[in-house]
Amino acid sequence: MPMLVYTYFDFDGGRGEVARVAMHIAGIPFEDRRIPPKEWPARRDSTPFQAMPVLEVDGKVIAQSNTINRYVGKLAGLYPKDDWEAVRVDEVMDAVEDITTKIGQTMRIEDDAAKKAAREALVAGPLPRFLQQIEARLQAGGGEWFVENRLTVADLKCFYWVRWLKSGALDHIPADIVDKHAPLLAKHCERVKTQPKIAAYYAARGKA
Ligand SMILES: N[C@@H](CCC(=O)N[C@@H](CS)C(=O)NCC(=O)O)C(=O)O
Repeated sequence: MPMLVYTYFDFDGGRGEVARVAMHIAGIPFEDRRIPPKEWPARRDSTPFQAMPVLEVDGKVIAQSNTINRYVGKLAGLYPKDDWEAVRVDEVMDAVEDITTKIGQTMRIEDDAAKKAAREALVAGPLPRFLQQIEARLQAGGGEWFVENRLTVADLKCFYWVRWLKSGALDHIPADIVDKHAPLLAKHCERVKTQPKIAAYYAARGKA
């Protein structure tokens, strides 16, 4: 196993949580370097794309969450060996990344009225559409897991996005948007959350 150092915000969610949790639940040894938000500005320019997460593998650095998710997914046994099944995982992760980026753009808007308008525009079209499209991929996979009838990094990627939407943490995005437009994704969120190793990980962190 290579020497792994994973760097992401000190936060139990977000883009970076997929690979972090994959390594934890697979028992892969790694340094979990958690960055407090106040330290980020001083670190930004030292990362390849001025963003986190970042993974060091034997001292070599890679970035981009889905790239890291694939690499870690392979190490953790949470990524298919079959090429066709693998692209189905990639497709879901990239779709979740697309809509995450759209939501993320609204977080940078400082003016409250402009932020409200941008979020309402997402709620009026892109968000329900992505929810339904991603739910259709879950259905195509059998309804419980996206690919290979088992947990993969695609399920983790979707889980953190859906959990974020359902948390109510995003002003002007109704917390019931997932239940309303993609009930299977809401059930999938519960299914992932209650996987014994995932539940045990958050219980150990006092976040159950
Ligand atoms: N496409 C990149 C996006 C990375 C990204 O935007 N990361 C956020 C945290 S989730 C970040 O570093 N934000 C701080 C900033 O942009 O200054 C990826 O998937 O890793």
